[in-house]
Amino acid sequence: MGLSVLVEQIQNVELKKLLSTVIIALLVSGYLVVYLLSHTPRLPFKEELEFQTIDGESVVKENLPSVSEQGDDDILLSVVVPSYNETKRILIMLRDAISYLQVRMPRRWEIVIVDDGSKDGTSDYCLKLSREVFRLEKGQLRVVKFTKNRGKGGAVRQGLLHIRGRYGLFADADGASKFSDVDRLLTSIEKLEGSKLQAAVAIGSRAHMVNTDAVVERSFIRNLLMYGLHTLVFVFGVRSINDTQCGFKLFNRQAINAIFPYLHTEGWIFDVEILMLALRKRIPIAEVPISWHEVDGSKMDLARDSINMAKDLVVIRMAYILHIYKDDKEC
Ligand SMILES: Nc1nc2c(ncn2[C@@H]2O[C@H](COP(=O)(O)OP(=O)(O)OP(=O)(O)O)[C@@H](O)[C@H]2O)c(=O)[nH]1
Ligand SMILES: [Mg+2]
Repeated sequence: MGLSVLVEQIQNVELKKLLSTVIIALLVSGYLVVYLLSHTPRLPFKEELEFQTIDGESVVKENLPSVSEQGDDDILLSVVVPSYNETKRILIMLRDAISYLQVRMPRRWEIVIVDDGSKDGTSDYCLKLSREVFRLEKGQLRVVKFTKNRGKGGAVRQGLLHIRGRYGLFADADGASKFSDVDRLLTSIEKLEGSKLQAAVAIGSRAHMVNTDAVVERSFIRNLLMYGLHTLVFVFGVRSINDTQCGFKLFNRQAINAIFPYLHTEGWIFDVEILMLALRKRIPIAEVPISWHEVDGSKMDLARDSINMAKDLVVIRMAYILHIYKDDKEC
């Protein structure tokens, strides 16, 4: 008698365990589905987008050039700068970039600032700099402005989809990378393109600096989170790239067309999805060592953004495995 009660209790315990596992699995997958659905990006509506040239002249969205059309042969390089409240940092970056561009490829470049809903007047500040400090010609610096903040991935996507040049570089506004290193990226991408001009990507890399002062000087907690994220990227993201996060990446028009219309992620981990898409589409990627230095005023909230990046990374991988995200369906 006692034995049968014991067996019944064990079965009850097993049943309870099974039930709670099923409930947890249902809750997690329900959350995942809701999250994925709300995670699907869209391009900004016309009223969310303001587009200005150096004259401060406002133009509607239809007037933005599209990277899917024939580019402007006169422009070799378009530089996209995702910017969020950057009035304190962007001058140094722009000075470094413009002084290089004016010497290395006179009149064959453009800069596209994507102001991601800044509250500090970043757009007007950049337009003023281009007029009064750099004395640029009309159209050499354009500002695309979102009324609401979307995230760095959303801003880079928007900028690169509307460039006129043959190559599109996105570069952080903090000037942490040395702009002239774009020479190395251009040399590498030209090699990958070959004579058929196939899609190709060249990305700046700080992997060679892992044990140098620039990294060692960062706080313990920051380095710990960075290594944790690297491990997660290795497990869920991409294995063949050492530094996925560097804000200095170059694409040719073919690669932009093959990658950016399919990019889902608007947050910080978008770099990993870009590389995942490039690898899935067998687009060659060159990882090129560049100079880099720490710049104050980071917009990252260490704890919150690290958790979101980890979550987004798992979501992206799961979404591709479950065919919720597709690399042949534009978002
Ligand atoms: N579009 C957009 N860009 C952002 C946002 N936050 C930061 N950025 C831009 O992303 C670039 C890099 O930002 P940082 O704050 O330097 O972050 P990080 O370089 O990834 O990280 P650190 O290593 O801490 O400097 C800059 O050009 C920022 O203006 C945002 O919410 N939206
Ligand atoms: Mg930075």
